Amino acid sequence: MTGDGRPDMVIREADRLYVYPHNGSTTANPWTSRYDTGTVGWSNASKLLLADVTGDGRPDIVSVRTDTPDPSSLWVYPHNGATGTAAGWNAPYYTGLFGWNIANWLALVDVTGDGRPDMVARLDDGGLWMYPHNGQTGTAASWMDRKLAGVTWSGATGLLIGNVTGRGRPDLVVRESTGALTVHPAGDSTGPVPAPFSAGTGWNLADVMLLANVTGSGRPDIVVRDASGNLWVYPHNGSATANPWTTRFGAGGGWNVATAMML
Ligand SMILES: [Ca+2]
Ligand SMILES: [Ca+2]
Repeated sequence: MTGDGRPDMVIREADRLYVYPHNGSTTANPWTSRYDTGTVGWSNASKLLLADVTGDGRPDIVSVRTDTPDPSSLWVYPHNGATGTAAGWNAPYYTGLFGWNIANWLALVDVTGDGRPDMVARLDDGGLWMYPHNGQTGTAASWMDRKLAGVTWSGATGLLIGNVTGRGRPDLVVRESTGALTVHPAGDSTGPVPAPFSAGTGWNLADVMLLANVTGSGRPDIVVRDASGNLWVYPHNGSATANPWTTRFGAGGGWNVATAMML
């Protein structure tokens, strides 16, 4: 976000967006101070996502807006290219796509392997769909058509997607209502799909779960906000066949001011 290659925490509080620059720590709270990105109107978003959509290497915001031109419109807010506390998003474009209120979960991750983030959506019937990035840069970047990616996820109370097993593929992490977490490795063209494996229980403590490479190990860590507003980082321990998130460290309290959190 601020240009140093480490994931900064971006939160929505009321109508504004705040950035907590990563302070470099990999064993204690990495997000200890913040700045206001200076724009308003963010409470119009029903969903907010962070990924480099435009292809310049800087993370853009994708918003499902409830106000204009349709109550489920997909907008992209390109990163302004600035570094440090001048980094922000202030010149959005409308993708021309609407109807995104049929999705109860959205993620942006490169599924197709072209380096561009594809939209993955779970619809209300539990079906998982993938909308490939069209490969364009700048304000032509978008997601035009879709492919069915799976139909068994209606019971999940949480979904995360990322390169958990280190094969460079978008593995799916599913939380069931029991609090059990399971990693479902993604398929690829090189051989059989690895078997799913448990990533422990007790994950119902989370009212927000994020997946991001916080500690710089190259594997995605889980970040959890609990019901008290405390934030926890579970560093990836390197395992590709058993629970990779077995220990944690605290990342401060008071995070329940956030109505959206992005990494
Ligand atoms: Ca960008
Ligand atoms: Ca892609």
